[in-house]
Amino acid sequence: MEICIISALCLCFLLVGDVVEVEASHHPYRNLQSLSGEQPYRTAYHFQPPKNWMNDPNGPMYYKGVYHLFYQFNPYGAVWGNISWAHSISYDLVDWVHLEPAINPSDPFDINGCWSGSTTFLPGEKPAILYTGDDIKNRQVQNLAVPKNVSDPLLIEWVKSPHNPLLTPIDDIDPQNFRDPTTAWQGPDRLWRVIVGSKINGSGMAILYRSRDFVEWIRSDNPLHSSTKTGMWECPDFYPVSANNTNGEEKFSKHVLKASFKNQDHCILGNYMPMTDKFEVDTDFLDEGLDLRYDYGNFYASKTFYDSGKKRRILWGWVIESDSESNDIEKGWSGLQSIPRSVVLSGTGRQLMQWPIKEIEKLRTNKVSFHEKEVKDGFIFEVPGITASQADVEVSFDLPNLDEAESLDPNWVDPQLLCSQKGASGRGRVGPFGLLVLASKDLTEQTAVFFRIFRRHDNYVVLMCSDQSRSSLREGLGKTIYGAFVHIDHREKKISLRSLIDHSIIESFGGDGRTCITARVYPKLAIHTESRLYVFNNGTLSVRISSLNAWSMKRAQIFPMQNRRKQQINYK
Ligand code: DQQ
Repeated sequence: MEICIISALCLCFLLVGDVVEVEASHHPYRNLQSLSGEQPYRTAYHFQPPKNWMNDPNGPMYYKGVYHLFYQFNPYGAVWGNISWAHSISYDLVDWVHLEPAINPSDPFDINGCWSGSTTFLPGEKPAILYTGDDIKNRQVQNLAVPKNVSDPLLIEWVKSPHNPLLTPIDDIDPQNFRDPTTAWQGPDRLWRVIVGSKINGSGMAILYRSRDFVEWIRSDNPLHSSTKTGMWECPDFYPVSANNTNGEEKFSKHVLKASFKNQDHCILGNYMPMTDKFEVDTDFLDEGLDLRYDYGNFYASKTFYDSGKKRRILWGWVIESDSESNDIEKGWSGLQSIPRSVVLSGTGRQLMQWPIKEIEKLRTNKVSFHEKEVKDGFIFEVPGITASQADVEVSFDLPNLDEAESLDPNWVDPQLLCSQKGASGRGRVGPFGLLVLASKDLTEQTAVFFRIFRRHDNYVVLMCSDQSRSSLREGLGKTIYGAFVHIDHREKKISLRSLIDHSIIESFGGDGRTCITARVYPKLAIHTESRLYVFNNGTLSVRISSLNAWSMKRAQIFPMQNRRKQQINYK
């Protein structure tokens, strides 16, 4: 069914909602209990605790055949506070069992919160957690915890080190800006290295420490890296990456340094020299036009781990709510984790490529496909036959008219601004074209995930946008429009888009995962079976769908341990 409904599109594009920015910061609230229940915004296949507040992913790892995810969690309510390390396990990164929290704030060195950190495998494959404690004096200190029983693959009980705190904010370190130790690594001299996020004299930085025994740490004279432009670095991450998904052992590899600041996860690539601990960066944080981010939408405080079972690097990120705090309290929960993504270096060595882990495909059902379908100027058509509120869609567009793309004004340097100015309803030549996700039948609610392509000299610039401004008829929501450029090989004359849609989250991967944008949306009409998925083209030139595959997604099995037992599910 192909119907021309430009007028409907134009009408609904006038409905611009209030823009409320949600800060990825936290204020302590005590004793707030949760109310949980069936709700339109609860996700079906994204990782969530049964109730309450969740933020950063912590210390993910693969141990004796089991994946572990720890995360920042408030056991008492749907707002940030009382932060513990909650703990869940999985055999496939899709279905999860929630265990009891692994680390709780109970000692002078972490009594005000067990904040973010990472796991490291010590000799003999023994896991160890380094985490930040908010101590009795409200200083940020770094602590160690180890499993009580390493032969237990579930690692249920953790014991805090008698040597805690291991690292304290002395000398020029600000006690309020000293947190989130990374996974440690060993240099050629067998000394362990770890970095801790900080801000000293206005510069964000990764302070570097070395240790022989993992207990006594000596600060290096120089940070691993620093920047005057960023502010405090939260949740740094530092790891090797290569094009073929190994742990960066072969020649063509780089190191990634990620730092979380200004509500975004920013990355730089460079060459790390283990003998000297020098990190020579290709480009720096916030360099104009080269600001590399994992995700240009809602995605923060992320953490990677190397999956030695499947030989791949996996990324998790916290996706905060864009709803008001009072609504979070009413629904009884707040925060999602992204679908775990594999991370590789692109063939050019200049960017990262991310893709949802293969395992998530086990949830696909009711496949719907189109092939070789032309989408002319102003056309929109529905993808029928799937549960559009809980779906996975992959579409590949051929761009036969690329040569006729409009020129890019040299002043248009900010892709996010460009997405807001041009919009999905603005008429271009090659684009805007893409998907209308979580859309109501009358299109008054819709999230447009789309591309628009411009010519610049002899090359092309692909703009990717996720427009939340019409995502809900509800007011008081964060409806920021996100945008980024996608660096593709224009000679191929095609571009792909994949969106994982799960009630209140849309994770989109443009150009085979070169550019990712995650959004939180809270439709009022387009919920459950009332939700629809459309393909549209508002450019004056046709684009061609070479293939479109869409699936309904089944619910992942994510339960507390006791529910598993009650349901007598044989988990393995
Ligand atoms: N969240 C943690 C901190 C970290 C921040 C506290 C990032 O350790 O810096 O919950 O979201």
